[in-house]
Parts: sequence; structure tokens; C-alpha cells
Amino acid sequence: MPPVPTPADKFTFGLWTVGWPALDPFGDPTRPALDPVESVHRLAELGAYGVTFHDDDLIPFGSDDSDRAKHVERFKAALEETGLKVPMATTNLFKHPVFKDGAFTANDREVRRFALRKVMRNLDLAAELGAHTYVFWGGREGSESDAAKDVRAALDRYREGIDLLAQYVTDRGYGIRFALEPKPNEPRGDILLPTIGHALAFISTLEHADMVGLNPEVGHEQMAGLNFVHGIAQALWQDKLFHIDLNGQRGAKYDQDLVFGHGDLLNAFFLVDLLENGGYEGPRHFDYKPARTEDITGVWQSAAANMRTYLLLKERAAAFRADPEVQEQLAIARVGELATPTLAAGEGYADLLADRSAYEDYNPDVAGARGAGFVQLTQLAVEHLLGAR
Ligand code: DIG
Ligand code: MN
Ligand code: MN
Repeated sequence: MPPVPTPADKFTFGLWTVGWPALDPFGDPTRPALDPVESVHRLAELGAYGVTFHDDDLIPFGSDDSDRAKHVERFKAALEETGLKVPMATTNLFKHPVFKDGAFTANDREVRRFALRKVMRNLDLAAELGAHTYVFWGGREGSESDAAKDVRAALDRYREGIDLLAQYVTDRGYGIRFALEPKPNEPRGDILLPTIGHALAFISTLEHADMVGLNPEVGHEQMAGLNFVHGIAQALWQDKLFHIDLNGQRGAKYDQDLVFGHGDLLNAFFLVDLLENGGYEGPRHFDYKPARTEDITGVWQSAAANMRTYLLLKERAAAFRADPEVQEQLAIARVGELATPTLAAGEGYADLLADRSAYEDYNPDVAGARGAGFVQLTQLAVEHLLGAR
């Protein structure tokens, strides 16, 4: 019996995901617009825990205050009826032409001031709806020309914006943390803070660095040819995995936003293993696009597919960890030994220099000739993934 998702699994979806009408740069929409209230009800029926949104997903850009209130009230009523939560919110700082050269890092100072106000307004709504994480994906923060963007000045402005907004939510007592979402390119030729590494380095320079972490997305690191599991491991190691965008990507190409697991399935297996055993307690958030080929039935099938795949991988990763043959092979591969510090308690470099077994009497050819047993371990993982064990 395939696993059935429940709110206890903490699966969340962006309104913009199932609501994507499938307009792309080369073709018209293949689906009608989807009412956010309909999305809330259908996702609740599928077993989701919550929804997330950009301001413009809920309140069409340019709505007056009275229309804005109506959109918010309808959304709140649907949340009330279904019990769905809103753990995260974010701002659309990329669709309107005003942001064509960025928001926080636009050369045009008035655009930057408008962007900050747009974020502040949605931070108020995010707090009202109970969100504890606010994502910043700087999709337009970047350039196509190295002549047109002073990157050092742009990073100054990026930091100025995040620091100001962090001060704002702190003074307001919103209890909101910020999560930066890296991406290497698309829609800009090159996007600032392109990977987890760049974002971690940037966070370390912020005035309120303690309340700023990451919202890494599977496909974005993989667009840069990087191993997403490695990136998440470092984010966890630095206590900066505040949120996560799960989806699928098939190699270094345009951002596919496939269903979770429909790209690099083996990496997805080890990602679920890491998330379930590595201490991440946050939502399992899907930021994907139902393929343009699908009708509305396909949209809901794709939403269910994300959750089913995650739960199947969770089951198989648990079976992998519980398998005595795997535990034996882990020991052969000395994976657990890496957790032992290289120096003994209280040992310093003088002790190391005095230890002849570490160098003078050490025979590197013995270790060099020893089989690591990694391939057999990987094969056991693949066989668990395939349901063959
Ligand atoms: C795209 O990967 C971005 C936007 O969809 C949104 O700002 C963010 C939220 O997860 N991801
Ligand atoms: Mn993406
Ligand atoms: Mn995303």
C-alpha cells in the first residue's frame, strides 16, 4: 500500500506551483488561472500541511486596499476551513517590469526603495498569517553584462536591504527568520548569490546574521553542476538550513522545476536520508511546476506525486539504514570512523610530531592498496531504492 501523506509529514506547496498556468517564454498558457482558495482546499484533501505564497500570488499586483482585504479574507477563511498553515511567505520581486534590473540591487535607487516597501508590506501579512520564515529569492538580482552592474556595490545594496528588513521584523517582534534562496542564473544571465556557498559567505557579513539562513532549491544547485546533498549537509553543519525547496532537475540546463524525484533520483534518496536523520525539523516544501503538458487533473496528480515520492524514499532510506548488510558494509567502508577526531583528546601538534607511527614508521602503500568498499555500499543503496531488498 503506497504511503498516504498527512499534515504530520509537514508537506507544503507554493500557491504559484499548482497555480502555474504554464505560460513559458515560448508558448501560451495551457491551463486557466487557478483560484488560491481552490488550491488550499485541494492541497488539504491531498494531505498537505500548508501553503506558501508570494504577495502577488494572493493579491494581484496593483490591487487597491479594499480588493486586497477581500483576497486576504477569502484566503484566511479557506485556511480556517481546512486547517492548512502558512509556514513561509515571500515577495514577488521579479515579475513586474519595474524589477527588470533587480529589486534590492537595481541601479535605479527609486526601484530599490519601492522593492523594500513591497517586502515590508508583505512581511506584515506574513506575520499576520503566522509565517515564521520569509524567503528571499533574488531572481532579478544580477546582470547580462559585466559593464552594467558594479557587483561590489550591488552586494552592498543587497546587504543594506536585508539588514534593514531584519531590523524591521525585529522591532515589530514578528518572530520571522529570513531564508535566502540561491540560484546561478535564469531569469538573469548571472544571478547574485548563485550557490549555497556564496549565500553562506554573504550571510556572515550581515548585521543580523543570526536570523538569516538558507532556502536551498534542489534544481538550482544542480543547474550549477553541484551535489545538492553536499550543499544541504554544509547548510545543516552551519545551522543555516531554515527552509528547503524540493523539486527535480535533470542536469545543468534551464530550471526544470520537475516533480521531486523526477530528476536525480539517487541524490533525492540520499537527500531524504539526510533530512530525516540530519536534524531538519522544517516543512518539506515543494517548489515545482506541473509540466506544461498537463491539464488540471495532471496538476493534482503532480502535487500528490511529490509527496508520494518523498514518503517512498523516506521508507526506503530507513530500510537502507536498518539493513544489517548495509551496516556491515558501512563498517568496511569506515564511514563512521570519520566522526572520530584526527587528534586524540588533549593531543596537540607536538604529540603528533613525536608520534613515529603517524609518519616515520607509517607505510602509505598499505592504505593505498586497501579496497574502500564504497561501490558495494552504493549498490546496496540502489537496491533499496529499487525496492529489491
Ligand atoms: C523560485 O525557485 C523561487 C520563487 O518561486 C520563490 O520566490 C521562492 C520560494 O521558494 N523560490
Ligand atoms: Mn527553480
Ligand atoms: Mn524556489
